[in-house]
Amino acid sequence: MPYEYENFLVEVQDHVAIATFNRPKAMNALSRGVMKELSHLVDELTADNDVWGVIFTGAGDKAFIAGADIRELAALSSVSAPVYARWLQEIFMKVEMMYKPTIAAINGFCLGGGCEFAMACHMRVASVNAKIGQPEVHLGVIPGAMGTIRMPGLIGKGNAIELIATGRMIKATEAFRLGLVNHVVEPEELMNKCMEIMKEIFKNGGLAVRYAIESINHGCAATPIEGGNNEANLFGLCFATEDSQEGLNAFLEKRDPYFKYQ
Ligand code: CO8
Repeated sequence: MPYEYENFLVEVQDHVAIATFNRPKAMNALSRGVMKELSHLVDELTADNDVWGVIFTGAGDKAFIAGADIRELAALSSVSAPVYARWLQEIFMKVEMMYKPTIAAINGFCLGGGCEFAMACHMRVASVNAKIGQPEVHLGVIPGAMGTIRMPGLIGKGNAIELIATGRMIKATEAFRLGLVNHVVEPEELMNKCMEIMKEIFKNGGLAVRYAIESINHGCAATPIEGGNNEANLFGLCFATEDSQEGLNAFLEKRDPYFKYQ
């Protein structure tokens, strides 16, 4: 499927879509135009059966995404700002709720809305030269695309308060120590590492991966009882798939499984 966007470059390799935010002159800042296209792109990637997983990265060698577009933020009012924030939140929620695995390949500045976007992705791999932070308080505002919600979930409340209240930019190694990114690699290894993770995931039953992501996403926002119920239902659903029969039998027959669905 050809993907044609003004603010994104998209290529599909080995069933992985590499979606590159492409506004390098503005450090790939998230303008309204970028966000509109991101929403549409997520729909297209979800519908494309040839795409089993998505890696998001930023064009150029400086930035993943340097935040929401500050020129546009400067034009907001106390009436339009919450409307804009909710719109961004809904689009990032759509990213988080994708059942295909997603990785943010963080290749430089990952700030403000860029960090919030990375946290909406399922996994984060950073290049050693990445700089990550939520500098909104330096501008007299706060994160508005669920950074104050997702960050405590990833690194704990105390660490999140320190990062968000100071607005401090941290290096990739510190982000790794905090649990904000899954891996740190040399810049030239960034895409290889992301592809390696995707390929490891693709060896598994695709429906099981989908239900696992769904259960984790649901469970993070639910009470333990609700999360547990949903997990049990999805666990039950696995037994309606040919893949579960194949996976269980393959183990008992001491052979590799052949999974049909991705
Ligand atoms: N928005 C718009 N333009 C940007 C942004 C941005 N976030 N970041 C960089 N740019 C532009 C610069 O204006 C500059 O453009 P020009 O060449 O036309 O002047 C170009 O990118 C290059 O930037 P610099 O010259 O500043 O490059 P440096 O290498 O000196 O510095 C930095 C790079 C450190 C990344 C610096 O550009 C910077 O500090 N950028 C702003 C980072 C920031 O504060 N981000 C947070 C923004 S607020 C936010 O994201 C809130 C999210 C809330 C979402 C909810 C919505 C309501």
